[in-house]
Amino acid sequence: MTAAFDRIRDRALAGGRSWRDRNVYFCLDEEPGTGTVLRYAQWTAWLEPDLELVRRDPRLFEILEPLIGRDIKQIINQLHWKPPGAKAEFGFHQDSRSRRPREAFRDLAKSYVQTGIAVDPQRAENGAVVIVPGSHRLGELPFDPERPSMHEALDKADLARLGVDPDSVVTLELDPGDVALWHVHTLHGSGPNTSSIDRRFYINGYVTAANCERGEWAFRDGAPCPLEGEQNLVHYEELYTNPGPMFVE
Ligand SMILES: O=C(O)CCC(=O)C(=O)O
Repeated sequence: MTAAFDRIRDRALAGGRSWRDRNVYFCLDEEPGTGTVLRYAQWTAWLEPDLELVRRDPRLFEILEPLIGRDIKQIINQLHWKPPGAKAEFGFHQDSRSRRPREAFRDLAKSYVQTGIAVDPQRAENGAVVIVPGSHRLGELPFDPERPSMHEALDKADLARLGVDPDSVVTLELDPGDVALWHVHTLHGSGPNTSSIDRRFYINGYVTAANCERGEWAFRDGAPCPLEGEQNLVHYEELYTNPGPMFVE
C-alpha cells in the first residue's frame, strides 16, 4: 500500500494541479515550507491494482457482513495524506452530512460503515482520527450546513456547542494494517501532523446495496467484485456530462 500511495502521489504531483478523470480525483494543495502536496485522492482504486484489491479484500467483508449484510456497494474510496508538518485538519463532523443526495441513501444509520486502514502508524502527533465514543447514538446533529469539515481546524469548542463533552474525545491509535470503523453519525475529525513522519490513511466507505442508488459493487453475496467497465455515479454529479480528464480548481 505504501508503494501504491507513492505511485499515486507521483502521478498526482506530475500534473501540477488538482485534476479529475470521471470519479478519479487528485486534490493538490500548497503546504507552507513544503510546496505542492497531494492532500487527498478519490477512487484511485481505478488506477492502482493493489489498492483495488484491498477495497474488496475478504478480510474487510468479514468485518462488514455482520453490520451491513452480504450485498455491499462502495461509496467512498479515498486516500488521505498528511506529510510531516501538514496543517491538513478535519474539523469535527458526522459523515451523514456528506451522504447526498439524501434520497439516494436510504436507512443511512443502519446501512453505512466507513473504514480506514492505517498505512503509517497513527498517533495524535501525526494527525490520527479522533472520535467521540458513543456519539453515533446522538443521531444527526445540527451542524452548520455551510461549513465544510475539510480544511477546518479540529476544535473542541465545536463539541461544546453541540452539547457534547469535549473531554470525551479519544484518539484512534492505529498501527499499519489496522482497520478502524465508524458509524455515519460518529463525531470525528483529525488534527495537524506535527510529527516527522507521514500520516497516510486509506478510507473505504460501504453501504448495504439495497439501500443505495449510488456506488460501485464491492461484494455480491459475499463475493468480491472488481472495479471494471463504466464508472458508476457516486458523488461526482457531472460524471456523465463533464467527465474530464481535466484540471480543476
Ligand atoms: O483522514 C482523516 O483524518 C479524516 C477522515 C474523515 O474524517 C472522514 O473520512 O470522514
